[in-house]
Amino acid sequence: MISEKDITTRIVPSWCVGCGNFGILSSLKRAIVNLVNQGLYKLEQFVLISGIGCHGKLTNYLELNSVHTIHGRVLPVATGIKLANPDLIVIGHAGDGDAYAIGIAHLIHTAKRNIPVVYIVHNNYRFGLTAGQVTPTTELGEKTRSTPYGNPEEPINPILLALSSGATFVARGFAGDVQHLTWLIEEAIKHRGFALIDVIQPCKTWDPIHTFEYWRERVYKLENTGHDPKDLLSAIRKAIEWNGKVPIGIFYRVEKPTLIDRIPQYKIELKPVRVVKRSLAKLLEEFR
Ligand SMILES: Cc1ncc(C[n+]2csc(CCOP(=O)(O)OP(=O)(O)O)c2C)c(N)n1
Ligand code: SF4
Repeated sequence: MISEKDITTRIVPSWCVGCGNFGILSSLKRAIVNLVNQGLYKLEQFVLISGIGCHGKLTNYLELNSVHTIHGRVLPVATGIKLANPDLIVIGHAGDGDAYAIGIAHLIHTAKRNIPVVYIVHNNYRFGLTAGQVTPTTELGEKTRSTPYGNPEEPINPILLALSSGATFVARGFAGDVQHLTWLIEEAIKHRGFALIDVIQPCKTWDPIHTFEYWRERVYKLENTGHDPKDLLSAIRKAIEWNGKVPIGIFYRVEKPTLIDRIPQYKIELKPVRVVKRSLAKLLEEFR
């Protein structure tokens, strides 16, 4: 049996006090520990990818194989790793700027190809690290550091976009409900196909309006409503619900062949190798 301590590095998180990223980190740790302890996966199978932004620091805090990649390119890196070794469990983390601005095209194509990776978007409706500018999910009219007179653009709807791009697992989580988000991450990891979890992640520093309390008053759980996640039309109806009532949970989940299933060469057996940070220097020696 392993515990969260076994996958925690000694680096102290430098996120602002009260940041929603803490809830995502805790949920991810719990999900991985639960799945490993159930005997479903081995620790060395997990690979985390993060982009550039506050969320990107997450990979520093976990003692797991990881890549901290460039802004907007989490999914191409995740895809490459998964296609190189399909035995790996690849989990990408991106901010809403990362995922829905510079990296938006990758979301559509990764969903369309049904690449079996998990994509966790830390959606705080702002560019966090660069000091609170507007992103594609910022509400119309909102004042941000880059829209002092109010955002003149309508926001995109990532859930609807993922559904229309062919994603086979589409969910929304809330960083303020760690138990629920842990469950969502576990289900996404077990899913055979592309899984998006858009996570409401309050940014205390650059968005004082959308606090944990604000969201807690609005979120409700899809699984308590009789919603059938196999029903695409019902998922679309739920995806456009926003004002006042914000659904969290699994909007859509279906089994479909992945890109790997559709390419016969992928029947080759590949063994995962665990590369821990301490042995990286030794490993690199082998390539001299
Ligand atoms: C190619 C490129 N463009 C722009 C930047 C500058 N940059 C760094 S982080 C960031 C946005 C971060 O916002 P988000 O992706 O939402 O992540 P958060 O910080 O909120 O977690 C930007 C634009 C960059 N590093 N690389
Ligand atoms: S700026 Fe916002 S997203 Fe970044 S660490 Fe602080 S609270 Fe979190």
